This record gives sequence, C-alpha cells and structure tokens, in this order.
Amino acid sequence: MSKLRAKLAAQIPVMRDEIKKINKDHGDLVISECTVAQAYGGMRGVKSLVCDTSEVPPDKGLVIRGIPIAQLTDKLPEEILWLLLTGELPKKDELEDLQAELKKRGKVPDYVWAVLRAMPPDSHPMAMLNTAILVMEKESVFRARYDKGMKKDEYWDATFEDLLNIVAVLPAIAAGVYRIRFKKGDLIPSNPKLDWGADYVHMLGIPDPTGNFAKLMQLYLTLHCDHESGNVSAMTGATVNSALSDLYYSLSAGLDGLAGPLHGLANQECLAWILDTNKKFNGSPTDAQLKAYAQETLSSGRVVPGYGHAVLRVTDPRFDAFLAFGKKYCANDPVFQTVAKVFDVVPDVLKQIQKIKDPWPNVDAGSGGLLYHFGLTEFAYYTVLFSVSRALGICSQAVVARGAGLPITRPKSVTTKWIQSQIAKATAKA
Ligand code: NMX
Ligand code: MLT
Repeated sequence: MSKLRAKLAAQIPVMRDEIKKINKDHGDLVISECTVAQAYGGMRGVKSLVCDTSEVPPDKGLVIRGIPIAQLTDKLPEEILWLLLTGELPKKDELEDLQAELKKRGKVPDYVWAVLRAMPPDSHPMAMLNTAILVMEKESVFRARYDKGMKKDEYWDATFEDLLNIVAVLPAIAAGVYRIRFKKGDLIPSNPKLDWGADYVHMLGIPDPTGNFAKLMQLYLTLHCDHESGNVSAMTGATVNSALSDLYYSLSAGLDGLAGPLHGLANQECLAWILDTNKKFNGSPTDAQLKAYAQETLSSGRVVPGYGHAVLRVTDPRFDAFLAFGKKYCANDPVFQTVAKVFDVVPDVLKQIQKIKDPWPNVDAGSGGLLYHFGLTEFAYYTVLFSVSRALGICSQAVVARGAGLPITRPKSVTTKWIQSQIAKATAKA
C-alpha cells in the first residue's frame, strides 16, 4: 500500500464519523440563507457547499488546509497534492513514495494520441485536453469496481486510484496537446528522473537555457491547484462526481467549465488584451493611454480580463506571487511591464464603476505575461496549464467527498412564478 493511501485509509473513517456526528447533533443549525437576488445571481455568497481541501476568505485569498498560498510557493505540486488530500505536508520519504507511485503509472495509452491526432487541427487546446481525459474513461478503476458491486465505504479508495492514474499521465497528455496542436514536432518522452512539474516542462520542449521557465512552471502549478469548491470547475466536477460518475467524467466536465472566458480562459484573454494594448500604443502604454483603453473596453461592453472576482475583495495573492516572480526574473520585458502597469492603473478605473465589487487583479492577470516572456507564446494553450494544476484540487476534492460519504448533489430550483407568489405573500403581510 502506498504511504499516501495508508494515510488516507487512517484518516477517512475518522473524518466520516466526525461528519456523521456533526450532522446528527447540529444538522438543523442555519449557516446561510438565500435571497431572491442570490437565487438569480449565481448563488453568490450562499454557504451551501463543504470543501475541506482549501478555502478562500474574501480578504485573504487562497488558504490550503490552513496555510496561506503565499507560504507554499516553493513547494512542489506533489507536496501540494499530499497537503490537499491529508491536511499535512509530506515528509521526505512520503514525497518520494508518491513520486515513485506517479512514475509507475505514467504511461499514456496509445489510443489517446490517435484520438488527439484525429481532432480538427484548429481544435481549442482545452477541447483536446478534455477529450483526452474523457476518452480514457474506460481505464477507470472506480467504474470497474462499481460494476463488481463495490461497497460505499470503498468509493474513496477507487476514486483515489483514478486520481493517481490521471495525475500521473496528465503532464504527458498536456505536453502532447501542445506539441500536436501547435505542430512542434514529435512527442518528447518523459524523463523518469524529473519531478512531476519538471517533467511536464521537459515534455513541452520549450528551450529553457536559464532554468527560469522551469521555476515559473513550478510556481504556476502550485498556485493554480485549488480554490475551494464554489468556482465553476470545482463545483461542476464535484456535482458530476456526486452522481458516482468516475473521475474521468467529472474532471473532464469540471475542466470544460474552466475553459470559459469568465473562469480559467481569462488567462488567454488577458494576455491578448495586454498584447493588443502594446500593439495599439507601439510598446508599453502611458498611464493615460492605459486608462483610456480600459475605459474603451468597458464602454464596448467587454470585461477587463484578469480583474474582478466573485469572492475575493483584495488583490489575489496568486497575482502577487506572479508579480514578484516577474520583478525578479523579467523586470525589463515590455509585456511584463504592461502587466505591472495595468495593476497600477486599472483598479482605479474599475473602482469608478459602482456595480464592480472587486476592482483588483485575480490569478489570470499575472500569469500570461510571464509565460510569454519565457517562450510559451501560444496563449490559447494557457488554460491547459491551469487545468493540469487544477486537476490536483478537483480530484482531491472528489476523494475527500467520497471519503466523507457525501450524497448526490441535488439542490431545489424554483420558478419565477413561485418567487412572485412569495413576494405577494411577503407584501401582503407587511
Ligand atoms: N470588467 C468589466 N466588468 C466587470 C469586471 C471586469 N473585470 N468584473 C465585474 N464586472 C461586472 C460584471 O460583468 C457585472 O456586470 P453586469 O451586472 O452588467 O452583469 C458586474 O460588474 C458585477 O459583477 P461582480 O459582482 O463584481 O462580479 P461577479 O461575481 O459577477 O463576476 C468575474 C466575477 C470574475 C466573472 C468578473 O469579475 C469578471 O468577469 N472578470 C473578468 C474575467 C476574469 O478575469 N475571470 C477570471 C476569474 C478568475 N478565474 O481564474 O476563474
Ligand atoms: C479560481 O481559481 O477558480 C478562480 O479564481 C475562480 C473562483 O474562485 O471563483
């Protein structure tokens, strides 16, 4: 038994009993309400999900198992995966055990490459990634065991098997998507000596003479790993998984949500906006030019990508981490300089618009300029990088949810007529 599985096998029954007791003793305690505006407004702020892998306090940003993300920026993604699942950082031997386990499972089935090569050459990289994950569904340990009558308290273990198998092959698949979609030549075989993130960098095949691109990717893969469970991709993945659709189905579905421009695709949109700005003004714009361009974007009915958030009310600490990286490694790059200038200028523009609740940058405002600097210039690919990292969170959330024995997700919808009848009743009483 791997060390991580052994740890989970010890923790999960305790967690399940704890949750049972909370429900039995305090199941009626009200923790949230839902107003009409929230029902029509994307359920913003309604506390109706439980997620133990991470939380996002609006005034702090991402906290993973009690540790703010700013304190985790030097960690490897494998360490983060262990932390998400168990609430602890792994010891050296535990980390090595997990890394060896992932290496053992790293062979991508040949049919995945056949499917990816058969896709239209102008397919979006996210459609390719999610198709590759979905086409591997036949490998699901969960489905195989379920078909043989697996018991409910074993669901987490089969989901964990799927997690390991998916996480192990994801870097090779994502690198393959890059090389096939952007015609970069042959696939590059995995290097068994490298850790998970470094191997991904190696398989992408982007020249990295200074080693700084690899450093950026380590940071990138750590920063994007999880963001509690109310965001579109996590909530979708969790909902699909709650129907006992296995992780191949649920991760692929969740990442379909990440491919939207208001969610993970904002990183692609954001870099496009920055490059347009530099093009329009023949290089880094002045503050006044930038302000006018942001206003023009807003008055044309578009969003300023990379800015705003449904939960955060401060600068995203993940953006801060990227900004600090850029200042250290590519301070003179004109694209990075524009990214930094947008941060100086745009929040004040957004603050003028009353309806915008968060004028500050989110994670997607900072990443693209850095990737571009280090030679990853195909920005339609950026959400795939986000996905490789976010798979750690979505898959961990599923293992924890199946461990907790959570039921199928099924909230109640109401009709507009019903809401009108409630309004009539409330008005009559007043
Ligand atoms: N530019 C222009 N308008 C904005 C922006 C922005 N950056 N942020 C919010 N608004 C608008 C929003 O569209 C809404 O307008 P309307 O009522 O006409 O529909 C209004 O302000 C109120 O929105 P909020 O309550 O502040 O934000 P909400 O929680 O609805 O949405 C986002 C959150 C993230 C979807 C929104 O801020 C946005 O569209 N930002 C730009 C896209 C982006 O960067 N997304 C990435 C999020 C992070 N991620 O990786 O997923
Ligand atoms: C994320 O990382 O998922 C985004 O910041 C979106 C969110 O949390 O709503």
